[in-house]
Amino acid sequence: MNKNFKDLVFSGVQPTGNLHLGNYLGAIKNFVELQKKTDCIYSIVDLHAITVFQDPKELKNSIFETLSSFIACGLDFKKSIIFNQSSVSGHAELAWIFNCVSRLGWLNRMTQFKEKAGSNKENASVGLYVYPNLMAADILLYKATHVPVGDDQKQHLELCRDIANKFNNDFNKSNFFPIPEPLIQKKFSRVMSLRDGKKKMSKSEESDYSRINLQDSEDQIEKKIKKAKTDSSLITSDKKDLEKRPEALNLLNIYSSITNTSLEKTLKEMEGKDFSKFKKNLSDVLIATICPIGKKIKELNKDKSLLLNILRNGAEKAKIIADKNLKEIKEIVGFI
Ligand code: AQP
Repeated sequence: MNKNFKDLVFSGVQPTGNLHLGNYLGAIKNFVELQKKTDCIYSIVDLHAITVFQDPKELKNSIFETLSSFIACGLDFKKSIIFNQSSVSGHAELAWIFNCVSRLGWLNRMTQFKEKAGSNKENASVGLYVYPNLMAADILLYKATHVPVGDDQKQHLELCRDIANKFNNDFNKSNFFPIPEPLIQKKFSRVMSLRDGKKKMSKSEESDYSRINLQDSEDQIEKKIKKAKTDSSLITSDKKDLEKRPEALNLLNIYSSITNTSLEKTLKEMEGKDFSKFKKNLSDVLIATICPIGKKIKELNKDKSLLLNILRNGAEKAKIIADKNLKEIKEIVGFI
């Protein structure tokens, strides 16, 4: 479908606090693989972050920390373009144009807004409501063709495709924007909370025991896994039975994902064990993978001038592509 366009990957992560295992397994691990074979643009999406109030000092720290996390996880700022979203004004400009292309009915269907706004919708920011339009602008500003995201972002990406199609049709430019494809991990696309297997692991969940943060110590990881909700049944290789035990399934999926094995293989290896034994294995593999990343994040985060340089260089490169595309978009829309 995108044969008229050169493959280009775009994705973003919000600087809204410590990144966690869900961000790592659902998104960043995939970013690292993709940069080996495709041109990639990775943005720290600070404009998205302020759709919910952020303390300015903490926001700044989170931008640096997210960048440190990207690099500690293996993103290479010499290969990929890495920058913070607010430093390229084209994102906000295109988002406005898309506010006028996107339909209220489309936005009303977005489940993330419903979840985040909760019962008090009247008090949610307008930004939170139009967040998916800004996300479409992030992607299409670069005419990106592929978007690696966690399963939770699938609906927003569908809206981005609708916006691209409508813009192309409205302005009779059938191939102007590519219709971007989501790249969602097939095996395990949604890491769930350690306290509730039906809720996704998230930065904004109140209890820190619901998630493994990339900067957690060995001790914290061990404690969190020990306390993670499970049940008293033994591990079984019957997948149907596991579907009725979401917390158990989540831990087994985390183990498979972190050790790069299939769930089937993990189930064979762990069948008949009780969860206390399995949890020890799980803590060990998590500590071996996550703690070195955490140490690197802390180390990198000390060198603010290096981090600032990376952001500035990334923004310069992003701006070259963004300015060229935005000029064409403005002409199509009829601006002088
Ligand atoms: N639990 C998850 N499982 C799989 N993927 C996930 N992602 C987030 N949580 C999970 C993916 O990580 C990328 C960056 O997400 P984000 O931080 O920009 O926003 P988010 O999805 O809203 O993440 P959080 O942790 O839930 O943040 P808060 O609590 O601030 O809303 C995305 O690709 C996302 O799919």
